[in-house]
Amino acid sequence: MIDLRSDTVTKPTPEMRQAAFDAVVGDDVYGEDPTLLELEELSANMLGKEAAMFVTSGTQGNQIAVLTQCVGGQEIIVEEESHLFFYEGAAMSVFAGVQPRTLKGNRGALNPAEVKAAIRGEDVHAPETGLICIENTHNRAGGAIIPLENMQAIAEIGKEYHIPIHLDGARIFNAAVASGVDVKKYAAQVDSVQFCLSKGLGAPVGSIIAGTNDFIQRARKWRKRLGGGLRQAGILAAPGLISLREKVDRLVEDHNHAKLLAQSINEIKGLSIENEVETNIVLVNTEAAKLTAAEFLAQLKQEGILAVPFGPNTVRFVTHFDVSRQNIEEVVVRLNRMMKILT
Ligand code: TLP
Repeated sequence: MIDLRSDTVTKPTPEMRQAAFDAVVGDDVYGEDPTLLELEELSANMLGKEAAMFVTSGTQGNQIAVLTQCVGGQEIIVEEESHLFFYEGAAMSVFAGVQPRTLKGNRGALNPAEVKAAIRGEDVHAPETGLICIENTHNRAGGAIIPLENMQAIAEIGKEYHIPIHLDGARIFNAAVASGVDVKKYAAQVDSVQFCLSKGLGAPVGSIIAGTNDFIQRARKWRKRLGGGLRQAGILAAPGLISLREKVDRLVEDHNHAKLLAQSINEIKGLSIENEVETNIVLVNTEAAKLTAAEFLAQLKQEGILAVPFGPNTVRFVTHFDVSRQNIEEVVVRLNRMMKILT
């Protein structure tokens, strides 16, 4: 099986497994796990933030950011296909008691003028805007990079109205590597950042949230309330250190593989590419072949390839470090064979 469902499917490398085995550990709820502290310090330094905290997942990190920065009854401005709105089980409403105010983005990027117009203040009828969220890269927009200028424009609005900004940067290192913009510059536009160690960076578990010392101190309490206070978590942090030290620059390989895959698929009759491939996500449209995403995926599985549905006629392929160039070439051969029979 060639598994292109997500960059979450990568298996930890032998070095990561060894590092987990060798990790010096302590009780992190007492702040005594040296390996975890090292990971948090490195993360904060790489992002240019005062402090960082390990969390179990991207979803937990995003929700802790919401809980820390908002109070119940507020409204959060989010892109209508953002992970926070689309894929987190309405967690912001369930846990933080806030409601989403969705805006349609352009390739995932919020329009600053629309953000400004959507802000609500003191009015007996209205929920106040408590947070603005940006997702970079934007998953459902096909791994689209949110331009730095767009983030800067939203940061200005945040400052003007005293509204914090959270970055769901699950794949912010993909954005940085592909655009050449220092990850610190993206992080400087926002009050809190979440990024995933367990996606393209290949660690088995975990994400990081970062911000000011005060933000992280309050976030630690929310993590504990949610049952996310971990004990000898250095075992999880050790692979994460390898991710940050050794797996960032190689993301360019995943991006090249995604571009190669997209170019090759575009030449196959019945299939077309929906997104401009900037990072590691390829969205394939199956409509011209008169196939639904489910029908296409069932056939694809027969050929030993896994991907996920992203719409009635849209399928998502994600490249990652367990997929080689040779694997991509093999996917193209099998897809050509399959589509010849089906069209
Ligand atoms: N994304 C997963 C699925 O949940 C869709 C994937 O396979 O892409 N923010 C963004 C932008 C994400 O893409 C994801 C995961 C998360 C947050 C949540 O991370 P986890 O899965 O660690 O909770």
